[in-house]
Amino acid sequence: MAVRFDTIDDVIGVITMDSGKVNALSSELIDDLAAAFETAISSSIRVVILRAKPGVKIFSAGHAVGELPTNGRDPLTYNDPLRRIIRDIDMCPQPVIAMIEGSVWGGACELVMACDLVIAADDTTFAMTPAKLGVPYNISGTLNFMKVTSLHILKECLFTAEPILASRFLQTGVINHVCSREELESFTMRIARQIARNSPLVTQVLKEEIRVLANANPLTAETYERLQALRRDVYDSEDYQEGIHAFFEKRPPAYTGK
Ligand code: YXS
Repeated sequence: MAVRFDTIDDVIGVITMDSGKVNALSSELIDDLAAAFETAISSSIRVVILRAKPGVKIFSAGHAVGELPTNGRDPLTYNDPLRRIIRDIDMCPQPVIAMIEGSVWGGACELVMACDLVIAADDTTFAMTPAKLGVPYNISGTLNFMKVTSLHILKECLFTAEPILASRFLQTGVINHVCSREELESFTMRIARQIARNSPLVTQVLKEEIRVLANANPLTAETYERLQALRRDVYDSEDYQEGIHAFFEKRPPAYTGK
């Protein structure tokens, strides 16, 4: 199994990703993550902590690039594994704390930001990479980023695709806390225990209220379809193929805008 589920004092669940050097979000890893969340949801635990193996250099390298379709299909459809696990976290009744060390890439940034709190080690970086890879990120994914960042910060992250230091995200309110790797576990556990001492019923109803209200974004059918058509122009483009080929050929992509 690429994912472990442990419990602490019967009230805190810890989900640990451990899938090779880069924790690429493959359908297999995501299926194991989903199973771990199902176990957490059906248990008596009150808080979930999501982490990678202690000491990792890379928290997750994002969507498994080899699983991005190159046959004209939408790369991020509703049932894409990445989309499913992000909804699982969003719908998980218990608060989920992302305890992050190492670098976070692409769709893994959204996975982390879908959590209710984010606590990162001071050497953590976040790189939102759709523009670098040539992937037309999906509408709900972009909205999820908008819920946790200001538009200027989000546009800088998405348009540059550059790794952003955790301290910058702390300064701009995107994440909750930054601490040293040595303090990360004890700091996160303190917060988890505090949440676990409070009423789980109230915590869960507050989480669901916030989820529903944060998603209350009216969008006409025509607007939705127009955005989908814009995305299709991208994933049908030569640039989309170029992004994936360049990744596997280990060279910078040469985009032409076609
Ligand atoms: O060459 P081998 O076989 O050893 O494999 C290499 C990489 O190809 C592989 N690998 C990945 N495989 C699938 N999906 C990935 N996302 C992925 N990332 C890496 O892991 C082996 C070791 O990688 P290597 O040699 O580059 O290690 P490194 O330590 O020099 O660099 C680590 C990274 C993470 C900085 C580097 O691998 C990297 O930049 N990876 C791509 C990060 C990224 O752009 N992720 C976005 C994926 S697409 C996605 O999440 C969304 C769809 S979107 O782009 O829209 O946000």
